[in-house]
Amino acid sequence: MRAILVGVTTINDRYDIEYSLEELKGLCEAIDIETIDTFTQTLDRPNTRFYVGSGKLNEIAIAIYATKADIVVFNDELTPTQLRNIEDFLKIEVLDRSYLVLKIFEERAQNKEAKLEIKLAKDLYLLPRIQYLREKDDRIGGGASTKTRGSGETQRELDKRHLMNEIYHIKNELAQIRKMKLNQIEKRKKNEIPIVALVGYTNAGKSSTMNTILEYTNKEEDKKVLAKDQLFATLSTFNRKITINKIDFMLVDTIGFVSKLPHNLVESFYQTLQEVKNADLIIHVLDSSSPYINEELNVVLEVLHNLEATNIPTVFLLNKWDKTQSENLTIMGYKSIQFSNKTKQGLNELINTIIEEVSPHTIHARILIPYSRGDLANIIETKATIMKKEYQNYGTYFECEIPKNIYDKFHEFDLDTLVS
Ligand SMILES: Nc1nc2c(ncn2[C@@H]2O[C@H](COP(=O)(O)OP(=O)(O)OP(=O)(O)O)[C@@H](O)[C@H]2O)c(=O)[nH]1
Ligand SMILES: [Mg+2]
Repeated sequence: MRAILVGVTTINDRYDIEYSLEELKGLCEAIDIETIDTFTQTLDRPNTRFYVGSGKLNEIAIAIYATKADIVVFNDELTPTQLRNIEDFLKIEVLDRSYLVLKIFEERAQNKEAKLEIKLAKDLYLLPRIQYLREKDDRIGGGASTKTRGSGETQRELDKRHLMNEIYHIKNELAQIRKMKLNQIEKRKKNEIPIVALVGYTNAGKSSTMNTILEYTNKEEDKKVLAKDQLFATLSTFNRKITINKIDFMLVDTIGFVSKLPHNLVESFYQTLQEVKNADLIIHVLDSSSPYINEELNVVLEVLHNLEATNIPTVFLLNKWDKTQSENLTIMGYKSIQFSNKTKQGLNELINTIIEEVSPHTIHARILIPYSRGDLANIIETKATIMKKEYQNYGTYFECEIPKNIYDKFHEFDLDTLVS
């Protein structure tokens, strides 16, 4: 299918229209719609009848004729009235950004929860539009769509009451699934396994990074997650328990972020991200080769802000460094790592950073300090938490929790390392 894209930019827009349409183009590609032309208009607000002005709509009509486009895609969610007016005027199929995203999510949804979430969002989207869609169906009257679906089924599908009923049931079912998930999160909190969450713009390379870390720790292929060059390859959260140097942590892969999410999807989107709120470390994956890296960064920061996850320690992973153009890229005030899943550049640094963040801040040790080192015994007395203290033949014995940053001084007196 070949499409013409249409976007309105207003003074309140946070994102550049050029970037926004580029993103829309990516969304179209995700379901095999090719972009052949784009139209933009600057307005105080989108036109209530036609989204754009009628002059612009005329230009679009001419372009449809000239390019033989199959479809027109609008960069915002259209009201039912706009949808009807525009289709009446252009006599061509019209899609809006929300429907496009819903379609993509529908195609990608794999597990039960994701499927229910997307069905709910789609039903909520359809509900106010059902009258129009039914009329449209009547107009096509007995045409191909009725034949393929069976008129009884069409009738039912478009029945408002049926939709409302379905919405009610899906909501109930989702509430139960969420309750179960919250229980799991609580349980994990009790077990105190630290959580490391991979977050980032869609297609930045979160799942690939998860797989790279899994490869580093063990070779179990079946634990790997799906990583693919497409928007929203990951729709749900995936957890994998990882052990490095005897330290356990939970690595969490999450759904990719995108701007202007359909409002019916926002709730479920944030629901799937609940785990990020409890993370001990956030690895913010950026595609350092993207020309829109700033916009993508801001989209993600906004979501993290809404999630109230901005106080969590964060490291920025400048991914796809193998093909970046921006040699001097850094994130002010934060640790950032130049990284590549292809060449494995930066992998050791990433692993060390994770270990540092998730390991306990103290080390449990049994040490024997000779009487000649009163200075060190003094440090233990003031800085460590002492569980046991004994004066022995060769020196003072301590069983204690030593802050990690001063442990090095005591390493040679650590009885456990001496034995091993
Ligand atoms: N050149 C290069 N490509 C990469 C790198 N990391 C990931 N990719 C590619 O980028 C694409 C997206 O990777 P994913 O890991 O699926 O990205 P994601 O962030 O999980 O994407 P969503 O789940 O869709 O949000 C894939 O085609 C990967 O092969 C990298 O370091 N270098
Ligand atoms: Mg992914």
